[in-house]
Amino acid sequence: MSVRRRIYARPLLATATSIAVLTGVAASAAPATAAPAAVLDDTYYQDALGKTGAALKSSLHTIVSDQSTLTYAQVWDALKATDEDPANSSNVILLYTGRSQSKNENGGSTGDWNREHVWAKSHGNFGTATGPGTDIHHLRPTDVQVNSIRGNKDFDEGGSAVSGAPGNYTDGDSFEPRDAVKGDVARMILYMAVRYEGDDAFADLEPNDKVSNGSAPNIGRLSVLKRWSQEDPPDSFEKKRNDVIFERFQHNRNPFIDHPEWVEAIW
Ligand SMILES: [Ca+2]
Ligand SMILES: [Ca+2]
Ligand SMILES: [Ca+2]
Repeated sequence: MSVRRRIYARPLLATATSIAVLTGVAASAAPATAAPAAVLDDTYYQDALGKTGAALKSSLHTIVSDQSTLTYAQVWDALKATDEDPANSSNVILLYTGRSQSKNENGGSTGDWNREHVWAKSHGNFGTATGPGTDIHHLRPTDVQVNSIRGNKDFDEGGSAVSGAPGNYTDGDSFEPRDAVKGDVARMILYMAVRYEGDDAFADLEPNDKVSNGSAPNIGRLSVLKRWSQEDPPDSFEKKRNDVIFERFQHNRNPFIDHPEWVEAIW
């Protein structure tokens, strides 16, 4: 991929081109290059800087709500880009197992990978209509069977080892992902809470400190997610994923990958 593709309409805010101009990097250079944090602060996050608590959350909601959207069918190809194995461009990395698997082995059969809603879509009943159910900031390739085991459980620590997914644990009411993606899971959940505030056709999604939330528009446990975010800070894979979503697909960012300290600033 030597040329950045423009697949979907682009909003006006902090385009890759404007960042390229600010940084002196040619817009036709390598795809999905990370914009320096200082540049994002001066452009994309300008209105959020210096805020905390509800004011910060409100500002971030406005910023990240300026986005392009995908259909559920388009999510397949998007995940092949966002979750590409850095060591093998034919493969994606699966979230819970960490397995590198052919992009083409997607579907619903045993051993395939499919589209996991990290914010379980029954929590708020948003389904797979364009909206939260197709927001690739929280959609990840997962093993079909592991996805089924996670189901719509809340996140918490404890339980028995998950078959075929080393480092993951589950019991009757919660799921614990492997250490390497604990922070990723936390930041995806908290992005959803900021992005979806009930001012569109969908429920106001919010974390709480419970498990067994069922179909309520909540996911727990917040205290555990906050700890996971600190224990597993953003790595290069997670940051690149955020850049690819911003530059090629939705044109919005997960603020908690760029500014992990904003987790504590809001919650
Ligand atoms: Ca539990
Ligand atoms: Ca991680
Ligand atoms: Ca919310």
